[in-house]
Amino acid sequence: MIIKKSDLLCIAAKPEQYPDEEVVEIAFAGRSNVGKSSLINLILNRKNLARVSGNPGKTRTINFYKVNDDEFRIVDLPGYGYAKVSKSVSSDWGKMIETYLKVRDNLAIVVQLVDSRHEPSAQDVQMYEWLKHYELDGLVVATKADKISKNEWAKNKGIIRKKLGMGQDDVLVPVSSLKKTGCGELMEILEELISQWKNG
Ligand SMILES: Nc1nc2c(ncn2[C@@H]2O[C@H](COP(=O)(O)OP(=O)(O)O)[C@@H](O)[C@H]2O)c(=O)[nH]1
Ligand SMILES: [Mg+2]
Repeated sequence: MIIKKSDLLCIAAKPEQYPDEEVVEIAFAGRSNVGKSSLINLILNRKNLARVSGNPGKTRTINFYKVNDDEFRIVDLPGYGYAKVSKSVSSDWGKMIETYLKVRDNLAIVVQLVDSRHEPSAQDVQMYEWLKHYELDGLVVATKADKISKNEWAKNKGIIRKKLGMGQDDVLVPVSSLKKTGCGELMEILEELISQWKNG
């Protein structure tokens, strides 16, 4: 798939603000600072479309990006689990994410991001449980793969799969936005999902 063009389409907090449901959407979820904006920028081949932040916990909205005019959309869900955020704000975020998952008919899949170096957090597990519940699970990206050795990854991939409760057919792809590795495999999977969606 060649990304020729991408633009921010819409920023929303509530369903009334979402764009129409004519175009298939691929959403990205993960804790703040996991590397979501960096990965979205890499996929969209833009240096700074989704803001990369050294200051986590700032995105409090759902950001919709249109790709190649209306071929598909990338949706950046609010990051969760930032320690400095109060409980009520973080439950608002949970509601914001779950509402989107629940109502969105044109959502093909949610790519869940976890850090390749660490055991998934309780919120990562909760997120994956929501995804399973709404049948949007099955694709997990382990970020910052440049920060661990091959041996560590061989060990961590089992830990991540087990902690999230991933099924045998669920896919776990290690990606480094810094080194630009793993992104090709991810794009192939997304491309297949998008064409499946469009064909039926
Ligand atoms: N080494 C390394 N650092 C990364 C990678 N992806 C993101 N980062 C860094 O992690 C921090 C958070 O990234 P960002 O994309 O803003 O995360 P977000 O909060 O999930 O959107 C930034 O300092 C990035 O430069 C990666 O693949 N490798
Ligand atoms: Mg971000």
